Amino acid sequence: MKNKFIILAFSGLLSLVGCKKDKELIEVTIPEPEKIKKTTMGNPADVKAEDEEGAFQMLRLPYAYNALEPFIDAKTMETHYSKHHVGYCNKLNTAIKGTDLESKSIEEILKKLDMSKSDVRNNAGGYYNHNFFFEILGTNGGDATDEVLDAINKDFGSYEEFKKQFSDSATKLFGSWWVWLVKDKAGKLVISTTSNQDNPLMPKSEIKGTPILTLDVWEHAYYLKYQNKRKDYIDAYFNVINWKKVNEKFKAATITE
Ligand code: MN3
Repeated sequence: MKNKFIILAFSGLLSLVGCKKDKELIEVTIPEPEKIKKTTMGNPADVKAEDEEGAFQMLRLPYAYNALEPFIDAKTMETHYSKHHVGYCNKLNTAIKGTDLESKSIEEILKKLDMSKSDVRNNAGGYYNHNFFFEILGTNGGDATDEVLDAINKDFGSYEEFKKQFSDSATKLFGSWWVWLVKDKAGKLVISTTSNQDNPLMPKSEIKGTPILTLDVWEHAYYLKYQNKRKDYIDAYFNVINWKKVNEKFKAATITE
């Protein structure tokens, strides 16, 4: 905003004084186009739930919108977080307003979900899934490490084999889905896919368990940068997984009913 004001003031002055003081006017510093562009990118910290008293609020994005470039571009991150994600948060608050769900955690809501109530199902799912997705991304990407790597080696044979299976699952999907790495009832790591905003916590999930990793394969998660090249987005994703966070989730995951 400030930069724009400087330019407008300059133009106005120029039209008032004509050409007499051109030399003085040239002294005014006009921001470089690159700097103007940067100021137009929003700040994730400014994204708030519409209802500030609502049961669910936006979790702070743990990095800047451009932090995951070149793998996930800033515009996609901004749109995803400040338009799509906040939309799920707002609609979830509306859907549960005045019900006993307002006092429950998001996990409790999902585990005991009435699957016929699509407004709660879609928006509680969207809220949880996106919080999860943004949390396990980060700039310190690389291959899996620590305890979760040991478990991946044990259950998939190798990290490369896990990566191949996860990537294949994401590539062959048709429509809007999520791919998950889940610690199942037996404590084994398995890959699962869920459509729309469903997730492995919900009743009737194909594989129930505790998610430790996820990938959003809705088109809004990649289309601005990758268009129809979903496989390129999936490959890029493996460069921005915060395995330290995934390992924390793996260690904290309890075996669920
Ligand atoms: Mn999404």
